Amino acid sequence: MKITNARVIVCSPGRNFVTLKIETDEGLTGVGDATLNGRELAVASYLSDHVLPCLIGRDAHQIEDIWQFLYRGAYWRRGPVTMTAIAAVDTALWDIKAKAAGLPLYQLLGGKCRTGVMVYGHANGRDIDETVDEVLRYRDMGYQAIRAQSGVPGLQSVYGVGRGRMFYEPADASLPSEHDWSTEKYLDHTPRLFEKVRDAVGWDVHLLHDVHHRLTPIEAARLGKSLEPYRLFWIEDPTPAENQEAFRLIREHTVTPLAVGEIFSSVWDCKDLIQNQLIDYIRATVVHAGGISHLRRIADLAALYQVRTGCHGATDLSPVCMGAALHFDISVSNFGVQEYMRHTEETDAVFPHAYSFQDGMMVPGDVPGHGVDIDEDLARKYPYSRAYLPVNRLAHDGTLWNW
Ligand code: GCO
Ligand code: MG
Repeated sequence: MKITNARVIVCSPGRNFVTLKIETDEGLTGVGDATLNGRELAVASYLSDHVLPCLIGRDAHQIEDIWQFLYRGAYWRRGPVTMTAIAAVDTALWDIKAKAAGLPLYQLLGGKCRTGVMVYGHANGRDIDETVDEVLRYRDMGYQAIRAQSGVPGLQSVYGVGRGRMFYEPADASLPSEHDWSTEKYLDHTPRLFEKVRDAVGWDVHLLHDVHHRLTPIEAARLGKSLEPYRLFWIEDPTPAENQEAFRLIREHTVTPLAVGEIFSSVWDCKDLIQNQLIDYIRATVVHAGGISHLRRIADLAALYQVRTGCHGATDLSPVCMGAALHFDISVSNFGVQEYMRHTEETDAVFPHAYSFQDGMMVPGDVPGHGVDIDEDLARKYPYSRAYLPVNRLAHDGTLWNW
């Protein structure tokens, strides 16, 4: 089955998405997500200018060979732009292969390992009371795992606290907006938040929290220790992960589980953290970590060390990524949890999908392929609009910090 055509579709139904569509001489088509939040056009160009010309005429069934061609063949390996582009091709080809087999993708990945995929939703509030109310609302919607984030007194804007209730979207300005940050205020506030949340929601729900790369290792250790009484499922990205040794220090001080990896793009970013058992959950997902093919390698390495998966699933990952991730989640043995931030109605309409949510669990659906498509006519009505993620500055002196 030959690849006859491939195109990149950039659209913005509420937020920007980059989607790759591959066509074959047998009439089968496949789609892959290529969205890299805030740097969308870099991936669109990488694909259109450098990848697509090499795809035409290749056998669409040779997924692994094409993956290796794009990875090794570029000479310049890894990095988020390259790996997102490769992921889009890989996802579209798995979609085509599963359609050719007449099977939902999870069947080609070994079949179901579980009845459904536990997802966590985002409960956000401007203060503790509002966050507690949101956690209870999510529990009432059936969620078994809930991430809680709250505004911090004295800070203008804090990661995770958005404008809408279901649709938090940080990339909200045509130039980066500036947020302020105080580690001291945050470290005082967060244990209070979880004390109140646990009091209100009890112990039958998993609680998660995203630190979003903001602490130094010793500060992260202190946070992990102070949250131990509230038995969190994980704290995420407690400190930046460029220097992976940093996690050893956190580990020495706390038994709060650690999740890392939403910005990782290959197994090489994960290797030391996993092999040294410095984390409990690996957050890499389909679109930013080389597609289904590469994510399976990461998961297999993680399985050797009892590290489980917790795929990134924010709104900047399109429904195409979500669909593919659900096929991965339901078929991988060391699954932990899947993040699920709901897309807006406009986004859902542009990307018709077979996956669904019920009682805190999601299923990928049973249509052949990964079950997500793009309505190109509708997509054309939502042209690209430049949007950046914010930057962070320390509240007391304006030093640029990690957002
Ligand atoms: C998460 C993430 C996101 C990121 C976003 C950046 O845990 O869901 O941290 O909210 O900030 O994906 O593009
Ligand atoms: Mg995160």
